[in-house]
Amino acid sequence: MSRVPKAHPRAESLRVRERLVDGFKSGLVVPEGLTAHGRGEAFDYILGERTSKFARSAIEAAVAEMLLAERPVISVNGNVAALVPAEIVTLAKLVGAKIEVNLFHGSNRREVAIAKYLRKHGAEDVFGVGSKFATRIPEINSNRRKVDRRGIAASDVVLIPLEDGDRAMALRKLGKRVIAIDLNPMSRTARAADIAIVDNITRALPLMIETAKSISQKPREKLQKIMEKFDNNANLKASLRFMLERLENLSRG
Ligand code: PTJ
Repeated sequence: MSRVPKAHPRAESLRVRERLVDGFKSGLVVPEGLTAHGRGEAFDYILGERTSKFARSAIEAAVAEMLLAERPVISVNGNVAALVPAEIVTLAKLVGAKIEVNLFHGSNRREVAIAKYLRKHGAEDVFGVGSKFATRIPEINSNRRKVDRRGIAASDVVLIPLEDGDRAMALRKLGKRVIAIDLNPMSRTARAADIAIVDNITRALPLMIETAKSISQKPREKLQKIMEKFDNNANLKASLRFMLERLENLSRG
């Protein structure tokens, strides 16, 4: 039960914070995850806490990409698990993706807790826990180099929400297609990704689910076209311009 008063003008944003703080208290989220969320919130404020049309087109391209993939994987960190556990499981089922826990601040205890939490929300297999199936991606300079042989290591498309930087580039070098969800259009992750969704994950995931339901029956050629017409660089520039125009309008009163 939420402790946030329903009538509070910032109720939704406070409820999201509450989920993250609960995730922190129950050992899913690291303290750094709370500050990372604050950075995201600042960008979301500039966006007007709404999904832009540019994010919508990135969402459509991302879902097409995942539906077309042979071995898609959704990578889950502490923040993602705390914020959208049920949505991750639903999206994975709709697009036929595997779910893998992959942490920047590595911890076996947190891997186990996150996998358990995802299972509580309906997940069947959750990869990335423990070392039995672990392998390493040497190009990655952080704990994220530890990946699961059955998951990210064997994937062709990886969804990496709320990332921290160098992994998108390393995964691309390995020939994988990379989809990011990041409120910061200037982040290295957003720029290195094939498709970056500049939106709050709490809005992007429900929209990805809706989109997967509506386009999954389309012929492969149609999905291919959606994917091919997407230009990440142009989309990021358009997202930045959208933010700039919003600030300009606000500053004029
Ligand atoms: O659980 P771990 O150990 O894997 O750690 C997770 C964090 C998030 C701490 C780790 O990945 C990290 O340090 O990330 P960064 O470098 O702070 O990057 C996170 C990015 O996600 C930033 O660009 C934020 O703007 C963005 N972000 C934060 N909250 C949201 C978000 N983007 C979309 N939706 C959000 N709710």
